[in-house]
Amino acid sequence: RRQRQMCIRDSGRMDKIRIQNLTVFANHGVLPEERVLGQKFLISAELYLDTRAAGMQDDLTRTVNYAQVCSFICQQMQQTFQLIEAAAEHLAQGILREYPLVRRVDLELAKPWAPVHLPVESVSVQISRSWHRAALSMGSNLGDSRAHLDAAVRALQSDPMCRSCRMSDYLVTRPVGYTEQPDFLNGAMVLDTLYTPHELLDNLQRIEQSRHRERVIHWGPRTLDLDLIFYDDRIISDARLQVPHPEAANRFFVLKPLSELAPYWMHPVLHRTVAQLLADNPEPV
Ligand code: A4P
Ligand code: MG
Repeated sequence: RRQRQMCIRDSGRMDKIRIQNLTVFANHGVLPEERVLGQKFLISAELYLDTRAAGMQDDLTRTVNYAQVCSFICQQMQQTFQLIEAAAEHLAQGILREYPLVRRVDLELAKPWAPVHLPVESVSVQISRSWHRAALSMGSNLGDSRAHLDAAVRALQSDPMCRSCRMSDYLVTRPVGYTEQPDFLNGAMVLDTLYTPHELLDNLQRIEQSRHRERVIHWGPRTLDLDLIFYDDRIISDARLQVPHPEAANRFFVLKPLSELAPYWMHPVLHRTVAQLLADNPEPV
């Protein structure tokens, strides 16, 4: 598990398979003529994965078959988009979802016949997309708390932008902050996601809304609270989102369930592992 987590961070140093200038005829474009007549596209892709086992054992099943990836790209390119940005996004996501060994893909999509009315060799977009690992904390102390947490788990498990969802045990905890409220049921989840941090937050808030979450008292009772604790080793601080979650390092109800799943995850600001932070924050009496 630790090794996989490091792989995400270190994808820049991973092995890669390169596909250069795969030529596809397709119908992307803003102009109606482009969508009717079609034109040539050149696709280059770098797939980041660990080829060590395949290399040592000379075994195709331990790697990604580049012939299959090429035909997958051709097939995905048949859907029509206005923008090469959109076609590239669709392709990158498709590759990451279809080939589980691929952690990251760098993609260039070029349009050599782009109608720019000036002599240009080609125009292209380059994007880099990857799986990211996130840690979430979940809490509920209103209504059927177990059902609320179960619903959140199901929603994330069935989201095609998320995979490898692992859930901790649920834990009953005394309320922290505003104490005149019922006990909480808390849990943690670790998952891989293609969402950006802000997209993941949007999604968590949508799931909260679906359980009729109302924001009344800050730190008060709620049907469902979903917080983003870690996202890879990113540090984010803007008006909508702070990662790592600023309170996480002081909260037993976050650290205890998370320590079941990721005891060695290093807090990127405090440089302490979840297990060390938990040792500093025993169960309140
Ligand atoms: N926001 C910023 N960073 C994040 C992040 N990393 N994850 C913003 C989630 N949201 C983040 O949150 C307010 C705003 O925080 C969001 O709009 C988002 O843009 P909220 O969930 O609407 O408000 P809240 O829940 O009242 O505040 P907050 O700070 O989320 O409360 P907490 O910190 O989650 O605390 N005791 C026990 N035993 N167990 C609990 O689960 N939970 C709380 C709530 C208090 N006491 C508890 C428990
Ligand atoms: Mg919250």
